[in-house]
Amino acid sequence: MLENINSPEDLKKLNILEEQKLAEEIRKYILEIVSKNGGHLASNLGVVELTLALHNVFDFKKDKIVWDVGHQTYVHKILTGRREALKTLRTLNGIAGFPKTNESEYDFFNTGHSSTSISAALGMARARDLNGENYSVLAVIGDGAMTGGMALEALNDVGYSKTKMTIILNDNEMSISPNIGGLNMLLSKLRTKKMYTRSNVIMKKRISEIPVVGKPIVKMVQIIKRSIKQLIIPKMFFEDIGFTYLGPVDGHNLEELQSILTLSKQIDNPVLIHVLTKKGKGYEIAEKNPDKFHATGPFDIETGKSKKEKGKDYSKVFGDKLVELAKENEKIVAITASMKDGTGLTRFSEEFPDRFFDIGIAEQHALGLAAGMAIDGMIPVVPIYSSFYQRGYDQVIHDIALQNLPVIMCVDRAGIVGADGETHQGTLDMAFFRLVPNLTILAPKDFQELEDMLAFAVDLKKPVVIRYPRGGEDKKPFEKHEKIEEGKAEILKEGKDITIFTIGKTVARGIEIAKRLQNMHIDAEVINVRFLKPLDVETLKKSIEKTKKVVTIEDGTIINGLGTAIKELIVDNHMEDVEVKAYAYPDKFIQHGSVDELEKIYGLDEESIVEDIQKHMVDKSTEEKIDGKKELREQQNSFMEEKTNENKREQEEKKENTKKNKHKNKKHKKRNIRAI
Ligand SMILES: Cc1ncc(C[n+]2csc(CCOP(=O)(O)OP(=O)(O)O)c2C)c(N)n1
Repeated sequence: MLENINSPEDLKKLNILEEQKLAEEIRKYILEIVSKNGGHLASNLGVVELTLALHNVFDFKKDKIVWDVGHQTYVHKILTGRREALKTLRTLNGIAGFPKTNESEYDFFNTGHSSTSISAALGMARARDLNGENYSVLAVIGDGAMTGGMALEALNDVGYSKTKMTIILNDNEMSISPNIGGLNMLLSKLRTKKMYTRSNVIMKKRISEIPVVGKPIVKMVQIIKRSIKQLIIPKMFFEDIGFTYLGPVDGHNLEELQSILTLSKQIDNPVLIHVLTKKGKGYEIAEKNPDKFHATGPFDIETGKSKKEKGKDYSKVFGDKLVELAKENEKIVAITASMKDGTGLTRFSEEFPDRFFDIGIAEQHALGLAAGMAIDGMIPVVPIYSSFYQRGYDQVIHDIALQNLPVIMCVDRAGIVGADGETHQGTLDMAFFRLVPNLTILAPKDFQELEDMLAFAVDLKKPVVIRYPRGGEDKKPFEKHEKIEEGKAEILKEGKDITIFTIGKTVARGIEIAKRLQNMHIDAEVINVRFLKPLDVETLKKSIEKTKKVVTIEDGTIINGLGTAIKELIVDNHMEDVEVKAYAYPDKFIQHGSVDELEKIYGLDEESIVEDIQKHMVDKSTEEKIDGKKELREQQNSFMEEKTNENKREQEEKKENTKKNKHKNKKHKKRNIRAI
């Protein structure tokens, strides 16, 4: 069945039984691909029927759809001409794990971050109305994403505006972990309500079709029902803020889904359809562990076991150290915006349930909440992925930094993250945090330094940002760990020809690069900058004055990171004749691919940096120095060679002479004997 589906038109030719069969095939296909490439499995298995129904009822050649987060669009991609291409999912130049407008005419809005869909869809619907056009606009949003402030702001606007659009609330009771919050309490009451059935709709439709009196009757019945239900059924929340609420509907029943979607098309006001789905549907292992299979690396389908053994990573090191610190300091509290496992807080949540707060996908609120707790004597620790910190930027500035509050902001997944691509690469955090007054910004070179920095941050009593990458240490851990002192860099290797300034993950690379340069007779000094802010101006200046050649390496954007900080330092201190080369990601959004591939593409791997330094930084004098040394050695060698040859010659001559002399003496002796 699946082989014949090349566009939504092909789907529309199928009958319901064929569609059900297709749903099964799609699940198998997604399972096979994700088990090889990794990706968001459970959410996609949960929306197979919903996506089929949407493409069956709507025509996305003219209608528009925005997928919230966008991690659940594999089925949509399969149905819209990307079936075969999906085999390249999340690989370099392959199909992205999220909707991309440049990938297909059926992708209308790029997503990756949560809770944006309702705003975008409302924007499209308003533009449609202003342009005098007529088509449907939909947003598909999960119950997890609905906890985000932006989604709630948009709901508030849509309901009031009365704009014709449809929100599909895909309720699987899960964010990544089980969903939380008051809205979830409301939804759980709605879930237990009698399911929507086709007969309700058919009845409603038939009455409304009775000429003249039909529509008023439906309206009157609705008013009466509403006033009675207001007392007992909480669906009124949505209706009261301006939506027609339809549902709940079984999200795995194709017929029910198609009829409720068809009905929604006839309603001219905002509609919210409450769809109940099961995360991981059809793959038992994922159904039982929806959080583990929310996003996964390659795994074995039979057992569900990961193909790569998961080693220790920065998030785990962070979480374990935080537990240790929290045992000693009862003021430490941890806040997560729905990323308990991802950020390493599971142990903390178990050991200190009263000091742990999962507040939903609400980064802004997480940081505002932290500020409030800090005011009243707590030490809040808030680990958020780098790219999601973008959400809470004003809270960092206005709520935390401005009041100089001791909030510890841990920036997980900082730098390049790989396969999740543009929306998830954490390349911007150093740049945007560096602008903010009062922040201390640190990045550890290895696990132990993260532990040390965390302990340092707890004692600092100021707002601190600690950024660390996805995964584990780059190379084997460092032996040397100087004590963390505020604003102090660490000199890891002294040298006189060139200085390598680096921070965080790339420190290990700096050391390797220095070793290679040494083989080329370039003596590099390596400085672990540690504090992007405040910079250790004295140490850095001293090294620059010594070598006059500076290289900066960082896992972030070229704008306003370490490279910029060093350039500013050189200019501000009127340091002349200094050559600088900054290695960082360019000023663009970085596509998906493996971390290794992306580093190579952007010239940030060890090999490329060494080559580039050799090409651009090794100037005439160093070359001459190298050439000079070579020449000297060559001269020495030929001198030695000549010397040995000369010695040999002399010895041979001597030998020859002694031989001759012996012969002469013999003759002489003989003559003498004769004479005697
Ligand atoms: C701003 C932001 N914060 C966090 C995330 C990480 N994240 C991706 S999906 C997800 C859960 C989404 O839950 P839901 O909307 O219910 O969708 P489901 O996966 O359950 O289908 C989270 C927290 C994100 N993408 N964006």
